Amino acid sequence: MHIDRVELITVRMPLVHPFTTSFSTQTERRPLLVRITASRDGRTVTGWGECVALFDPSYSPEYLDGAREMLRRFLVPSLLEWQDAGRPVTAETVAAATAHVVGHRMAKAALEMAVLDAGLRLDDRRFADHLGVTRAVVPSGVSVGIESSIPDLLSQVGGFLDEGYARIKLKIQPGWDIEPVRAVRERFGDVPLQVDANTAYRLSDAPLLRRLDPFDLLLIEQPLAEDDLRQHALLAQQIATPVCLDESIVSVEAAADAIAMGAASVINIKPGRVGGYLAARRIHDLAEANGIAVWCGGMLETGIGRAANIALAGLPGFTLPGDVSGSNRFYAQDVTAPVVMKDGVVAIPDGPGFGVEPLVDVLADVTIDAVDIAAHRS
Ligand code: OSB
Ligand code: MG
Repeated sequence: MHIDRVELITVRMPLVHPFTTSFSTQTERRPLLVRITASRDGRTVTGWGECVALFDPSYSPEYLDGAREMLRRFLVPSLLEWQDAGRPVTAETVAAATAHVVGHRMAKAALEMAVLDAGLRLDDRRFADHLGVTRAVVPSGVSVGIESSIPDLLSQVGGFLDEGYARIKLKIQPGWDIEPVRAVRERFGDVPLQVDANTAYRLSDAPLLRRLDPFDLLLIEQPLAEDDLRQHALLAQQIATPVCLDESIVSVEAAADAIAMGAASVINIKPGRVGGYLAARRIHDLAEANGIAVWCGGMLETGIGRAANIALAGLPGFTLPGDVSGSNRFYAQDVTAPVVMKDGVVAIPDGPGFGVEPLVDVLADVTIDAVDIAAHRS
């Protein structure tokens, strides 16, 4: 394909309810969308990507303004230079065209994602078909933030269970762990339940975390720091709850190391965090070959990222429900037609590429910044 134009569109979307984790409270999300205009054989399409970097560098070293600057100043120019040198531009070549930039996987993933969507649209091919996914729907879990009281938490969880969510994930931190889990188990019984600490504990907290063992949780997600693979392996020997890694899995290599060390018996795959959907697929394949369960994580995506994640979650190794909830979990108004959760599942969109695009009026309303980069003509 020939890339004609790349736009970096920053949008601002209020959350329907504050979302508190061990690292921050968010009341709004500012996703960065990448829009690529691409052509081949006289046909022009638009491809969309979404950068998962949060506003602050609190979940990962990447953050919104840094990712936008990285794309504007280094990644998009590198891809356009690659194109000007006569090299082929496809989702598969974006990593090579930007390999001289160290790190910045979330920014790279967003660019690769937009090229992937454009390429599939030029081929008139659905992303799910491209992956070889045959399911039409995937189970939908929901991530529930830290609340200011147990009654508030129970009302949130009760609402999501009434809506039909297939699995509940509770955010935990020191001082908000055993009691909320106990309260949810006492009120709602044997529902599929897991917890996410977002790195809030230390290995010396193992005796405390062992007190979660009786609650029969599906997993505990990222209890220790991002760099602590070895300590996660030690923790896994001291608690019965399966250890799942999120923040630590920054690449296919990190996933391979974690599996080899026994640091994770489950992996949360977030395409943005690992550098894109191609790397996400490789981690899925690696985990499946090693008998490690995976599930698809979320980053409060708009309908664009949500659509792509839902298709990915259709791969056979995704044996646990993902954080692929309906748009209304976070947003009263999504930028695309809303993703709808019904009867505990979300549907993989139809249509070429990721099968979704922003609603023009909504996008205009929520856009707070736009950077336009034109390519040389071919
Ligand atoms: O740790 O999984 C996480 C959101 C932002 C950053 C990190 C995480 C999360 C979530 C929300 O848990 C998942 C979602 O989008 O539903
Ligand atoms: Mg997590």
